[in-house]
Amino acid sequence: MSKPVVGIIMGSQSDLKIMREAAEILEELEILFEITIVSAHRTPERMVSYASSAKARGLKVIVAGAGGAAHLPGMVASLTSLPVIGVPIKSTNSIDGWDSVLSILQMPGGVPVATVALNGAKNAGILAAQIIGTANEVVATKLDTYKHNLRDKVEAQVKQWEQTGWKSDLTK
Ligand code: RP5
Repeated sequence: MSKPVVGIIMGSQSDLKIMREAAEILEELEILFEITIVSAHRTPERMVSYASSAKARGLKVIVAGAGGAAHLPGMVASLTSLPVIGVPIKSTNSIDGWDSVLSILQMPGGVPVATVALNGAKNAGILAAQIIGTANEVVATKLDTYKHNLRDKVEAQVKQWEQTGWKSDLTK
């Protein structure tokens, strides 16, 4: 892997506080990515050129975050055959976050966007890594280790409750 394989885009600089979590997990998994701002409403020509050149530039998957009238993930999905993972963001112009979720989730037939939870940028990064991992054993092995660590953490907690009781956690 010598070139970015994941493209992380967001509608505004104000989305970065959420979208950084996608970048951070990809860094942890040592997957090369590019990250930038592309606004469906404020820079529509940039969105078209970003999405339509993404595959030729070597990207394998795009993670797109937006809030409010969150058209970026769906519009990008309409312009490329790469898988697009949408991150709905509870932004300053969101009513309660449902607007962002539904704008990204309720795509018409033929143009899917894999939508994660509200503010779920970390899971979007993990899902992007899983897509990369289907054709990259090194990445797949790192993801196995990541998931084993999640399991081990819960199992360690279970053991601790068995030894000290669940109430020992209430004081933390
Ligand atoms: C959306 O509008 C962006 O993705 C962002 O979540 C929201 C607010 O943008 P700013 O007004 O903070 O730039 O297009």
